[in-house]
Amino acid sequence: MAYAYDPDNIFAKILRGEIPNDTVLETEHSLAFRDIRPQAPTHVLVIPKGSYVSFDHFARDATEAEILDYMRTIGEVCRMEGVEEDGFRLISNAGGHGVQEVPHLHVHILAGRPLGRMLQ
Ligand code: IU
Repeated sequence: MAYAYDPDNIFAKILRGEIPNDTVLETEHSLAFRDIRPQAPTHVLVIPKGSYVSFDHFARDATEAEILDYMRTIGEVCRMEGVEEDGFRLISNAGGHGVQEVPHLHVHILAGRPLGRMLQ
């Protein structure tokens, strides 16, 4: 049951409006909001509104409309935040080894400072 979705995770509560968030962009299938513990001057999380635990789950099971909306939302947030000129990083942690804190798919958009080298 690797992909059992917990409807009480914090991002599900944000999507249901039970917890406030600092929204950057909302679309039909996606929500982008600022991380509460920003690791860079720009730190936005983009989540699908559907109940997907992680990126692989989403890539296999989401509809084409959801996938297109999600990708376009990430691109639009990058444009809105003005990260394209100096660069940015996308991260999506999954599961235990990926150290995923919240079990609802999210892509981190990080930008606004040199982010260092991740992979050697
Ligand atoms: P991770 O990729 O699952 O490890 O990261 C989860 C992120 O969600 C992390 O950067 C938290 O600061 C962020 N977050 C949040 O923005 N709002 C919350 O209420 C909670 C976590 I809990």
